Amino acid sequence: MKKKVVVFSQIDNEILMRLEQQYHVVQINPKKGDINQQILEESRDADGMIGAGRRLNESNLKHAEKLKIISSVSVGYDNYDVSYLNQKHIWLTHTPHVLTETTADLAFTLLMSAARKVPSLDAWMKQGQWSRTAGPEQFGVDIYGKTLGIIGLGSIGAAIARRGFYGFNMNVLYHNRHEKLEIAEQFKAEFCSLDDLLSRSDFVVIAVDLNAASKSLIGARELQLMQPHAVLVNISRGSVVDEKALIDALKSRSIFAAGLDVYEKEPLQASELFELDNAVTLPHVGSATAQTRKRMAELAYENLVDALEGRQPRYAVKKAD
Ligand code: 8YV
Repeated sequence: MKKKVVVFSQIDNEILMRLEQQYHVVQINPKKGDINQQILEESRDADGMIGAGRRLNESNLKHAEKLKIISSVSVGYDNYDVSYLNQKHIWLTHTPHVLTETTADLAFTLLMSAARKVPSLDAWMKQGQWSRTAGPEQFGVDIYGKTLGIIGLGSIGAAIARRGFYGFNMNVLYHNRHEKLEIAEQFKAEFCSLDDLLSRSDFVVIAVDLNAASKSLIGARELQLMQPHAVLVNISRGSVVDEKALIDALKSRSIFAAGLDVYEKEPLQASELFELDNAVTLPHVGSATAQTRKRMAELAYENLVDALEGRQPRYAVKKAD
């Protein structure tokens, strides 16, 4: 009898076809009703699950007596109750490395778009507003040679540092739970306290994992430390930043702008952020290129098959951060 695999989000079609050839595949379908109820029911006799963007924990996995693996098509795993999965001896795997450069590209896309007011000037021009040479209202801020502060010097943070140091001759600061001397020396990056980084940086990029230490890391106090010409970029998780405090900082122009790819609540269909000309907002697309998402899906497929065939999957998450 074929093993059962539950696909709990949209995944690459070719990978889906491969899974359907090998296993009995059931897809969670938002159109069929409550997603958590579907996960609760379909996970009862599931051997494996694959997908991303859904919270999976005891509340919707409590009947999953046969489950051997959850293969996440993501590098972040804050959606999963890692302790519970460990306790139930269920593998949790993720897809690191393959999305690093693509996500770092997106971080710089947001940094440059926010610095040079790209979305608002594009809209302004398309409304026929361009009647004379650009003036102070249209001015952005310089990037080349400025100070780039990276919160979280993991693989994505390091890729962002590389872009700033080599591509824009930027002076790199970083804040991390521990110093990362070998990585930092590649970019002459200076390890500093969070407050020091926030007060000295022209650009602050948040690239941390979401965990107990990073939740609400950036609130009103931290935003007040930033310079009025400074830009905040968040490509980590929305809950790292107090969104209301950020909106207040943008409204009062105590910071120049923000470039955001993640939000406290996702998907986000209405927000005061959408009314602000100094907020550049993207819909959690850090890894969202065809090539990268395919590589992620291929990695997630390999992790799933390894676990279902009794092998140690390559990218198992051992414990919550
Ligand atoms: C995922 C991400 O696509 O990999 C991650 O952690 O944030 C994105 O690449 C997203 O988590 C899917 O919901």
